[in-house]
Amino acid sequence: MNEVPKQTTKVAALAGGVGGAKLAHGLQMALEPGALSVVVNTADDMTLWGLHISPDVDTVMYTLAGVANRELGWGIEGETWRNTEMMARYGRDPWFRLGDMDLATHILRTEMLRDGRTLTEVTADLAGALGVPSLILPMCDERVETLVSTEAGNLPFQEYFVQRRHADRVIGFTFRGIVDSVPTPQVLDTLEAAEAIIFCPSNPFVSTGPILAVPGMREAIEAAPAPRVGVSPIVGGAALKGPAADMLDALGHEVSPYGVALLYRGLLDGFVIDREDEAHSERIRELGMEVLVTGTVMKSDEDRERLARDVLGFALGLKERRGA
Ligand code: FO1
Repeated sequence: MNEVPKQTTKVAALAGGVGGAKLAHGLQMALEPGALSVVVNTADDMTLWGLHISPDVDTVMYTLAGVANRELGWGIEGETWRNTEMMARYGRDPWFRLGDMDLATHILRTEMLRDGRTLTEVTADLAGALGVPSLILPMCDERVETLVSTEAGNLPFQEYFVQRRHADRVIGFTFRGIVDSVPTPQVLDTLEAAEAIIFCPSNPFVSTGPILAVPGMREAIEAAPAPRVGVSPIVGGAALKGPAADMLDALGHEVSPYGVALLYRGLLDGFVIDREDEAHSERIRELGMEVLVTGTVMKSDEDRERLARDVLGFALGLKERRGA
């Protein structure tokens, strides 16, 4: 793929965890250094052992830095777990494991935040040190916390997701603190300057959901001149990773790319679906979106870059539709 020239197009991508990070990585490979900004969900941040953990920011950061643990889908490649073992010796339940190298990220983030720096500044500092050639932008600098309403009660996101292995049937979500949050100036600038806005294949409820729920974010995306394109996180009736399919089902939505497209109705100009789901194309077009059918499953770096190029080509082809 090296012979294909890199694009200088400015791109803003909205992302949550693993699926979002993979496409962001593809976009980074396809674009000139500095052309990509990734707006990342921070509503599954948590405090553990007194440290500020930002799981989605870190998944994106490690992936774009080329140090992600591909086996686990989170954390750092070649990680060791001595700290977790010691926590267990102290009798603490290490249900949320912080690797020894990963711990350095959380210690420094917590220290810099305590020194009065914003999450945006801290993230730029950490990502810069890891050599990430893209901007990683937390959706806001205020603390927002996803609570998942289930039959077992309102669960903090990581308790629902990791501790209870997303086994509880979901009734709804609350983003605690969201009403007091605002998109950062960096996010607003990025959206305004973007030539394409890409909604990565992330969970529409707990990844892109909180990003869009930041007051003013949806309006900023709607006001942006760039074409807006989403990539389905559902392929063939299942989520590639995580509980997106179960959540769609539990909340009464169709478990298909159409079900996801319906959630983004009015916001997206185009939607990218897998070849396996081609039969849904016409119904999605009826929602007022153009449709691109291509291979969306990203198993290798080549898959990531090829999908990114397909998505970019599709988005730029929609420019006229947006009058951009
Ligand atoms: N996911 C797990 O399934 N188990 C863990 O112990 C775990 C620890 C962890 C530590 C740091 C980090 O940045 C992420 C971590 N994750 C873990 C992943 C993470 O909780 C989820 O993948 C995302 O929040 C979902 O987007």
